[in-house]
Amino acid sequence: MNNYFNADIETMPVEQIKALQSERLVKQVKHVYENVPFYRAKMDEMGVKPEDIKGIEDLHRLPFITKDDLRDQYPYGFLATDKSECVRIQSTSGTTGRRVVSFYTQEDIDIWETCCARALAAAGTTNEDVVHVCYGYGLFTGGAGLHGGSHKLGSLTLPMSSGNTDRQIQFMTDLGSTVLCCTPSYAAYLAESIESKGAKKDIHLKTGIFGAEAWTEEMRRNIENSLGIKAYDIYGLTEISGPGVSFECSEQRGMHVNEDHFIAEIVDPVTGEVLPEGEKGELVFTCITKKAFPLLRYRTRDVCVLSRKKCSCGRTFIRMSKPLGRCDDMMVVKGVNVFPSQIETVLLNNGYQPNYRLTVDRVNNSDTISCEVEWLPYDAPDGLKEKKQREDLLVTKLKAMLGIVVKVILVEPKTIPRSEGKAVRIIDKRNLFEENTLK
Ligand code: DLL
Repeated sequence: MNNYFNADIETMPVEQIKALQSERLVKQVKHVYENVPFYRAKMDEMGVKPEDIKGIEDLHRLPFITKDDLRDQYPYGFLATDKSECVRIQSTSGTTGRRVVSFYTQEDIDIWETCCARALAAAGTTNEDVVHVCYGYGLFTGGAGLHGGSHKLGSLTLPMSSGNTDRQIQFMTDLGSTVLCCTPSYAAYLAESIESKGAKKDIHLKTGIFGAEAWTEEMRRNIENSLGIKAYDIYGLTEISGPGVSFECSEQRGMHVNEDHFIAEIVDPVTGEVLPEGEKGELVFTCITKKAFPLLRYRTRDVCVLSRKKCSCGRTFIRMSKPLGRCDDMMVVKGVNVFPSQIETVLLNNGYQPNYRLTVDRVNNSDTISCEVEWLPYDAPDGLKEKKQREDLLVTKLKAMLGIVVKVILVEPKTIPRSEGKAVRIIDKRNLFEENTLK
């Protein structure tokens, strides 16, 4: 049996959820105002006092926090407790700038792990399962979060971390792993390796909990078919705690936000105006229970939609769509908004594997975009055998999806680098940052 589906909380009537959030928000705003000078100065500047915030209806009056604010205040600026109360730090990879460091008290860790346990439980995990965690361990939150959640559930937890695919398959086989936790791109790579080793018959996986990067429904079906599992999405970010901010239930129609700990909003990414439920915009989170690193109105840059429509699983927590892209990941090519997920959808719908790389460049003031994708070693579902014909077909399909010409280059199988963590799929050579600098 799993005890991490707490019906009293997860199926609470919406009015009660809102009342709980209001009560917690009021306390949290006071805590942050008193302990984070940067945020206090921002509130003072806007003329907002903690006592002005009487409930979630006043949330919009609070200032936003952005990743730049966190970087400017690195490392201790947003710490809201004494350092001696903290037991852990985790961090983002810092590939696009200064690292963001997030702090946790023991209570914060407990809450985070509970959120991950709920995610595992919603995917049917129990203490009978062998949970194979190959998200990276260390500063990245993936390994620690799912590991902690699996412990809370009482499942046998394999702290594999990422890499060494042969050893992953060996342990999976020997110990009979039933639940796989990793990035979707690594799951696809594992599936490919299991297939080529002829080890599929020795694998006992039934469930996958995949997140930390964008993946499409087509990729989900692809992984489900190749590994013979049901694949669930899990979302989160270091700044807000890590994985488990939201998770999929058996309905797989969006991810339930753990609303007793986080308030989700959607805002217009340009104006910051709060948008009504159902509209697409930037996802913003407010932490209402965290003590050490309690961000209020943090702008995630993820583009999502929220829905309060009833879910047949019984949970009443609001659902968020898969992130449809990132405000900053979206490429503007020839004036057209292009999300890598759109390209991935076309490739997978045409029988290709999610092994591709996009290169954007600017030649003579005109944008170009090319997509390298691995050549299928078998007859494609389109029935075409000639490389050139296949490339032309993909160009047509991509043009129909995006409205622009994407040059398609079929490359030899297994030549696009595989990823053990988050996949790197975009090479943008245009140096737009420099171009946009005010002169
Ligand atoms: O990726 C936390 C995590 C670990 C989530 C394991 C799920 C599983 P960061 O490294 O801080 O944290 O990256 C956060 O990754 O803002 C999204 O853009 C993206 N992301 C996370 N989960 C998903 C998902 C972890 N399920 C950033 N689908 C977020 C799409 C996701 N994008």
